[in-house]
Amino acid sequence: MNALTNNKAVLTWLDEMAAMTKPESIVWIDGSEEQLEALRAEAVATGEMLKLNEEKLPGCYYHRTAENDVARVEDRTFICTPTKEEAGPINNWMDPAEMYAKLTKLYTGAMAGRTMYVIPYSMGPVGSPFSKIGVELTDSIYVVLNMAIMTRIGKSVIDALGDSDDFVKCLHAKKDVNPDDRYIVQFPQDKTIWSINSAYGGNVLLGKKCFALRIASYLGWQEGWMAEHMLILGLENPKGEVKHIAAAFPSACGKTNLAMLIPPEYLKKKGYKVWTVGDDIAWLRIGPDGRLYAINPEAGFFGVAPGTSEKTNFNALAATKKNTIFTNVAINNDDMTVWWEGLDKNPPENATEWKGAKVNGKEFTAEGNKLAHPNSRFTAPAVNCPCISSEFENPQGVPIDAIVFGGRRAKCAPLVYQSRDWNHGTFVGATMASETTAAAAGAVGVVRRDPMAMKPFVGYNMVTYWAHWLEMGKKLGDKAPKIFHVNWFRKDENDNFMWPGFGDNMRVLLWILDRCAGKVDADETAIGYVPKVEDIDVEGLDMTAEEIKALLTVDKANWMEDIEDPNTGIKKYFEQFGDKLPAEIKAQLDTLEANLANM
Ligand code: OXD
Ligand code: MN
Repeated sequence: MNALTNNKAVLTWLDEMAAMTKPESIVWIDGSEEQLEALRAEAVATGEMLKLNEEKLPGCYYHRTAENDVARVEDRTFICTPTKEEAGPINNWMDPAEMYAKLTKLYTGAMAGRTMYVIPYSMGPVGSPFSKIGVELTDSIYVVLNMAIMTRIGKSVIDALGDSDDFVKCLHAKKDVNPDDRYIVQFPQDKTIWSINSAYGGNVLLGKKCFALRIASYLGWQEGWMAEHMLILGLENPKGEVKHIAAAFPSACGKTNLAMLIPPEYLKKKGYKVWTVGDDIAWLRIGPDGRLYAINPEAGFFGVAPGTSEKTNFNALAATKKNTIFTNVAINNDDMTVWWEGLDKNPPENATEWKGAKVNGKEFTAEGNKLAHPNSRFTAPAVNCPCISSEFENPQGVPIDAIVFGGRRAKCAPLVYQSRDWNHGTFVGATMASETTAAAAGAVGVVRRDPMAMKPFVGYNMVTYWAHWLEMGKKLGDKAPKIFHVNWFRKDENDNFMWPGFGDNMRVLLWILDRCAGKVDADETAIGYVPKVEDIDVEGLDMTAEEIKALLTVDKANWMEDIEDPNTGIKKYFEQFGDKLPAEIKAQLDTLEANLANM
């Protein structure tokens, strides 16, 4: 082993982890293309990855995970703080000493006969004041190659660390992928992540959810910044001015689509453009001018493939055309390309479905089977995206004008509304919810609370996290971004969506930015500021003023139910936090109730 550093903290920890996992050899990842190319060749030789058509998909590879290992596992994900109280009621918790002891047994000898790869990586551009360094130890080449797309890796990163011990220690062993012994564990106080018995992206690309959200949200609280489950986009007007929006939605609500939105034709002609800074995670800090700035700490997109097409997300699809790793999609054996449900209407006849069986794709899908796993993914470099922002690598980040929360609500939330101020906006985020769809198992239309879309990702107690939001608002004062809530999914009495969504969501973003610039008036309602019907631009849309009005109504009974429902209501949700709920959040609920009573 030729270590890339003399850093004592790194080398001591590496020795300890190697003594426990007992790999046959240790390889440092320097980030060079030669080394990555050799690893790709090795993965192809062992069957871990398949090479796809070099002409049609240059530099692209295919990987299949175990059938029991296809998604994040929230019930196996733990936040191990010294006390249960610090992790809070919605995280799984175990005493750190107990968890270390339990996992040490599982890790002992877990890499015997295997190679341990040492990946120094940076979340955020190397050297940016926002950025943080991690070192991931893994016995999977697939993980190395994915980390090389999703993060900045290698020699420049370990050089930037110098002799500092300020790095997140990440250990991953694939072991035997046994779901009963699968653990994804964060130790926030130790800046440590241990993941075992999985090889699925969200559980093993430890820079993403584990570090950039769970550990980083904790560090953000300690250090006075924020790590959020938010896309970041830049909206350019015909004068060439760009304003930035950060938006948090739970899964299946179109975050990647919004981040890469293509404006409707009439706006495109006028010169409006959308630029993507990030599609999943934002790190936010107060800048020297007192405003809130954001970077996307990632370097790639780990996107859900099914449903991605030229029509739904041209830019995401374009990003996957080179140097991309596809996981659990279907293969077209005629030309070694990939296919998934929703790509087009032509499933390949000579197909291999995601579990590896050769099938006639047309017959297979006609019988109701899926060729690609519903959570199959592409790992694509962000630089491939045609609408990637010129600010993507800006070490100072981009100034955020508006924060947007959203969810899938058939009745309750209007198309868009603006909170009265930061504290009210924090309450809007804290009470965020989304309704389950037919795409997922279980009942349809059930309301799930997912505060700030962070339910699976907050690395400490949710109430402390809300208190931190309120604290950030105090520091930002009148420089705070305005906070909004959107709902693209409102339905009429016949269960039809009332809003076209996709590119037309730009019309709502323009109202949001007009509000930020103080250019447009609004109606004050019990829940906040709602647009005047005439201020939602409907040029080129086949929609009447009546229909827009219906999208914007605030229905008292629906909102009362959202507060009072004995199973899914806001009050019921808040009960679990007892008297730890910040007084300001309680006061916001009281205000909402009083406003509704006066309606
Ligand atoms: C993701 C997720 O993969 O939120 O981004 O699950
Ligand atoms: Mn996500």
